[in-house]
Amino acid sequence: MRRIALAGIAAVLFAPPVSAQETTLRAVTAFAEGTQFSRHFERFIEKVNADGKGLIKINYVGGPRTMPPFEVGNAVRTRVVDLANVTGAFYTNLMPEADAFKLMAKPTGKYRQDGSWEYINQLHNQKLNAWFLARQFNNVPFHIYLNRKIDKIDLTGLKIRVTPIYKDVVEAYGGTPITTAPGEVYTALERGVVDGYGWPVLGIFDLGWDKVTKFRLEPAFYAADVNILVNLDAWKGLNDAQRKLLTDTAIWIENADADVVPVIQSERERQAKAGIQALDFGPAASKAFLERAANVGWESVIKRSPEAGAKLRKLAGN
Ligand code: 173
Repeated sequence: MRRIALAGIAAVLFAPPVSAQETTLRAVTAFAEGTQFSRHFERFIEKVNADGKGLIKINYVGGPRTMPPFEVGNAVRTRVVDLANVTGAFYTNLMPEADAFKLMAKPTGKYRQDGSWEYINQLHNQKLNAWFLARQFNNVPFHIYLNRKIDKIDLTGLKIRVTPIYKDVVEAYGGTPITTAPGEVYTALERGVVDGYGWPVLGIFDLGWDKVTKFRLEPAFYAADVNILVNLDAWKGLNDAQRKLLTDTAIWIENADADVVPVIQSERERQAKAGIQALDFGPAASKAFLERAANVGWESVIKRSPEAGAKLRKLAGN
């Protein structure tokens, strides 16, 4: 009897912790559910939940209907949520340096090898109490879309819907920036409250904006950053196996847009078919625009955060 009892105790004491409780993380997205910039995050969640059975579970509570997009960064900071899909442009109030990510386009995966990821993660640890898990959509550029025809790149007299992504460049070209969340763009266009808006080359069909858009200004500029952030206390509370699963799945989803060039081409064709006309003023005008967009973008970041801004510009290599 005694021997059996001791064996039983030993089994309990030395058994591997296979029955450790599954951890549940609450997640939100700053973009409408099921649309372009939430889709990769949703694939990420599905894969974590499939591969992580018994280990980790992500409870996806939704998008902008659950939480205003510009509040998502703060919700991660304060652990109202554990995990979020959000662009840096939506949390520049807490972290002005996040405005630089649009200027840091790199081949997929490169930023994990050249020191950029470490520094960006450090900034998130310090300023957002967050772990920088992934950057998706490394290579998807932006455009200014317009409803008024212009005959050169000049936005004088035009009201343009912006986020911090486009604000400096719109001002540099004489436009009046009006900041709104994506959910307000359709109505603003329909009512003529704005004459145009900034948005990536992908995604305008998701919310029906093709019906209220006439022109797309060339060239494409900057690169969208859509990031997966984890509250830092939640991250520290996970065990190694849980952290490894999240990191591996993050890298898997980062690679999802590695070959985005044909996707962009077909979206441009789809826009043309929907009657959206490209306004292209030739290579010299495009080159000047790109240089100016980069310069005003960096100047604005460096003005708000001199040291970190300069360091990010160096890491960006442009
Ligand atoms: O709302 C926006 O226009 C914006 O800033 C953004 C950033 C990344 C992807 C999509 C939109």
